[in-house]
Amino acid sequence: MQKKLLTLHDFGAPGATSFDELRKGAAQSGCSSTGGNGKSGCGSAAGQGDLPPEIWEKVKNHPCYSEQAHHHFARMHVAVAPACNIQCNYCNRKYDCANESRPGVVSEKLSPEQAARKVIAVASTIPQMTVLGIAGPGDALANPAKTFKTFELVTATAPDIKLCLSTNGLMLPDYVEQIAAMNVDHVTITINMIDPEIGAQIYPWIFYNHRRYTGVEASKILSERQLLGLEMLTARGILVKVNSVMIPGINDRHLIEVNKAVKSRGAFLHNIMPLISEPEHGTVFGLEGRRGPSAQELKALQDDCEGEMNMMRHCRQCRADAVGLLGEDRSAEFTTDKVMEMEVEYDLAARQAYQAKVEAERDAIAAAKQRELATLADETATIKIQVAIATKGGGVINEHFGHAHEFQIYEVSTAGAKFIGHRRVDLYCEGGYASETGIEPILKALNDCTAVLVAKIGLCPKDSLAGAGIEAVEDYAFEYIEQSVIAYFKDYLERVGKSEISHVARGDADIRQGAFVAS
Ligand code: CLF
Ligand code: SF4
Repeated sequence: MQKKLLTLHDFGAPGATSFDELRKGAAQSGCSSTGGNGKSGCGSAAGQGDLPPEIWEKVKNHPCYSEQAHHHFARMHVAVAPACNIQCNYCNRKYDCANESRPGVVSEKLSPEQAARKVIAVASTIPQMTVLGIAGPGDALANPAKTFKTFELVTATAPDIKLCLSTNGLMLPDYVEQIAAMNVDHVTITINMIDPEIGAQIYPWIFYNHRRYTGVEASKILSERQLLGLEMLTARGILVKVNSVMIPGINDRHLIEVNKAVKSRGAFLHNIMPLISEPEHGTVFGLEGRRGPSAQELKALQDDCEGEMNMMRHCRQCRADAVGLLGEDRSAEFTTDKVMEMEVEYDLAARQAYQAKVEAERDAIAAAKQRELATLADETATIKIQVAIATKGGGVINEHFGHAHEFQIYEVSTAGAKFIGHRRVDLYCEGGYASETGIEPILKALNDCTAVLVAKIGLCPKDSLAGAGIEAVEDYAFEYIEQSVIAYFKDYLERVGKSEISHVARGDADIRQGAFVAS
């Protein structure tokens, strides 16, 4: 039986919204990850690449484990895990866990029953939602009863939803068996150091076995537990992503050693995230004025770590109650009050039909990219440029410049187009008028880019971009992203070849600080 009617009354809720109405809402809106260099299936041009079929099955619809999937599939987090057992100097416990969440954001905490109700409501509304993650607001495994109860309730109703959890790793070895028994296929461990002397600058204390440890001793225990947990998970075939926070002046160069250590223990993916340290978040690093990395510093470290291991570059440092595609935030549509009002059908067949459609679309995108790349086969130029993209998802250039909350950044050369990151920005256009912050912050965020490809842009921002040496291009509106980036690059090379334009090396760019809030 494919279709299972589930009402929220199954979880004790009233409601009246039909499945069809809810799906209309979905239609209105709008971690792998080598970005298409063909090294591995996780983010490779054709998708599966050289990944074994059983691994491909686990990653193909996971927006964090596959860069390609993140254009099409959504994840949701439920904030069922408030407690934490360590202290990180980039965290203020008034806010969500900064290891897997955007610093400075407070999520609405839920019981496991409320969380399960919410998951079914979201899955029925957003057929592209394929993954449930527990990522705070504290540590998932400092709250094991709530975390596993939530997974149990969700699996009983929606067995097709992939389960994912994020942890600082302190308690991980104790729960590996339970994680495996619950078919949790994806685990993220935040590992910022393997040298306890460096750890002592990041972690003032941990609470372990009923006592508080400080200094180097605390970080030694934490590091041993993290690496043991990683080995235990990979020995059981569970995919492990390692998150690391890049803290300039403390662990930035050390993360290359961390990368080697986790790679040798079988981690599938490494996600190096920038430190976000605004003073108003009240964290130790924020208050002492420690800065985060620039876009090029982050990219250089990711490039240095990219060998045989996949680097994740599309992380959005989401909130602990995030809902939607990685670049969007639909959490405000699913507050507890609203979810309690919904009555939904859990329609597995509709979800599978959507996923089959995405599969076909992904094949078309990959084929179009290969065709475009083939036209560069005789090109010998060594130029590399970066191009910004305005998109609201689906792998298509489909967003207006003024409506973009973020720009996706691709690096393109004769080797192809590769996703290298994203830049969050304040909306340029608010209700038909330019925003108060104006275009300056956007120019800084895109300063390393040669062009921005958009669905539409007005004359005013186009001129401002041109003044900053960034070409705004509407020619590829509603076309596939990677194919368009390569086509633009080909045209760029031709114009450089005819001396119509000069190739100019671009500068560094800002990574925007500030909380990622619902839009
Ligand atoms: Fe969530 Fe994390 Fe699972 Fe993804 S998020 S628990 S692996 S489902 Fe993804 Fe968000 Fe980055 Fe996390 S973009 S913060 S890496
Ligand atoms: Fe904060 Fe997360 Fe670190 Fe705990 S593990 S102190 S919640 S950042």
